[in-house]
Amino acid sequence: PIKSSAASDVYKRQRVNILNKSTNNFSQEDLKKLQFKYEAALQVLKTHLEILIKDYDMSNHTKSVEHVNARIKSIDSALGKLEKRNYDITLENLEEHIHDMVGVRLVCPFEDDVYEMVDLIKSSDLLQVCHEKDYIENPKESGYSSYHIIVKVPVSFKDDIEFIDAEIQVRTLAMDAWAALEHELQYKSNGSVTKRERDELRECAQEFRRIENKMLTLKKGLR
Ligand code: 0O2
Repeated sequence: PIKSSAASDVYKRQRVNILNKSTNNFSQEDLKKLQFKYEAALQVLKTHLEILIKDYDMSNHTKSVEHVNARIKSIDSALGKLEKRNYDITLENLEEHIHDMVGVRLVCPFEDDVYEMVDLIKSSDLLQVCHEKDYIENPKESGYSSYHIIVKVPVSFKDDIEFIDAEIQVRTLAMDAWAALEHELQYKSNGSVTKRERDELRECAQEFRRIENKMLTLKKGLR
């Protein structure tokens, strides 16, 4: 997801550059304006979350988030997603149908921290929660676990306030480690993982979860 590597670079080189194919559909000027809006939303969202978390941690004498990652999805990857979903490759469709151009990920030590952070986000006066997916309660077929929240971020520009979609992913260190390794393996295999390998990856996710739950029980015992 949010990082680059030799393996992912090889994969990227093999992809058709959809951005080059689509330059007739929109001007570079419009693309720049849109990218500016996403950058502004990312700044607002990241700063807001960092303040919320610090305030929460100071009140509760805890450290509920190990680290925060933030990224803007590449236009290339977003247009690829549009194409896969059979939408015309336009910036209007990108704004309307891609809700995770702006993404912030909170990586927490334990599962109980994840749900504390989810409640904290939902209690924010600034953010408007549009949609949530609990892949911890209901992991994806791949084994992927995480809590996803789509929010609208208010950004005050020179002439008006715009509400820009963003995705917040909240997950534990173990869920994050599994997702990063699985993503790397998918890239290495150019997405052609066999059924047996998929089953093994799902088993790895369950194993990560078992160890994490064991440590959570230990943590609760130490209180
Ligand atoms: P990147 O680079 O992380 O942005 P929606 O967005 O709700 O319209 P979508 O896109 O199917 O529909 O959303 P979903 O499945 O809820 O979440 C997509 C994101 O979750 C992915 O973003 C990944 O970050 C992560 N994710 C989902 N499934 C997996 C998985 O099996 N393995 C790993 N490693 N990550 C997963 P992108 O857009 O794929 O990429």
